[in-house]
Amino acid sequence: MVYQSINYFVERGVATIAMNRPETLNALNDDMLSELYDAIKRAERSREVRAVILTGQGRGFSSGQDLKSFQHAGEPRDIGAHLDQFYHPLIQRLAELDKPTIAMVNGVAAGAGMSLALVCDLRVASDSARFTQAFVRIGLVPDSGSSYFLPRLIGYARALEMTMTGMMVDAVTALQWGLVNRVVPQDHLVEETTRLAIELAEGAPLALGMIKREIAYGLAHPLHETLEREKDFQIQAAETDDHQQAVQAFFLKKPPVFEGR
Ligand code: LHQ
Repeated sequence: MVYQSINYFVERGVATIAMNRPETLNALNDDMLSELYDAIKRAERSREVRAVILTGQGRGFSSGQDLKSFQHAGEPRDIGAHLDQFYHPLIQRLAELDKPTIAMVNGVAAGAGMSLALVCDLRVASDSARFTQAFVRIGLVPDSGSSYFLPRLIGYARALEMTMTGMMVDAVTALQWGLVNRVVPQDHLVEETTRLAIELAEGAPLALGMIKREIAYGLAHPLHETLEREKDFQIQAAETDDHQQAVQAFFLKKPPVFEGR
């Protein structure tokens, strides 16, 4: 697939996927949503890619659903079908991607654009990033996973405040609330995020994939089941060459090299 609405490139094991409709603050239209899905699939299938950065070109991360393109010949489109066709597969695929994902939030993240940032494993925001659950401001409700991820990240009370008011949350508040992992000056955003992504790309890929699933499992299951799941994953992790070699490297006082075996 040739991309028109996103950029995709891979460097040092990191795939960067950049939404590229800056004139709309990267509003999500059908083409961009299809391309994002394809790019995630591509990153998933590539052996070279071991971490993914999702970001936006220009001064916005994403302003959410493109409200202009959603109006079709004056008739409102079927929102349920639209969510089923575009958003749900994309959110699900990102959530289940067996590789670490980082949202590099370069500016405003609104509505479903904020949902895209939330589904990533980590969020690094620039000091000019802003977050709004814009849905309510146009009489809609959170979608694309916002009602799932937001209370898990920032708690029930703050999630309700954000979703019921549509308030704009700045980067400093987002950091205090645990909405983002790090805030860095705009000028250092790419450098800092790339450094983190490379660190993850050089990490133990099989363990990282399992960690992602293990933490999600732990949020949704009781302790006794989580202990069992941890055990299953630990047995698998302990059997990998990566683990064996990292232990040897430890005793040799050398850095481990993880090959995903
Ligand atoms: C836009 C958009 C936009 C088109 C800015 N679309 N052009 C799922 C399924 C189906 C249907 C409905 O929704 C959903 C989920 C959702 O995502 S609902 C939420 C949709 N998003 C919004 O309601 C946010 C709308 N945008 C805003 O509130 C503001 O633009 C924010 C707060 C994001 C940024 O404000 P400013 O920094 O002041 O920028 P701006 O408003 O001047 O926008 C810049 C341009 O981008 C402007 O175009 P123009 O031609 O006037 O320069 C906007 O019209 C355009 N734009 N968001 N979602």
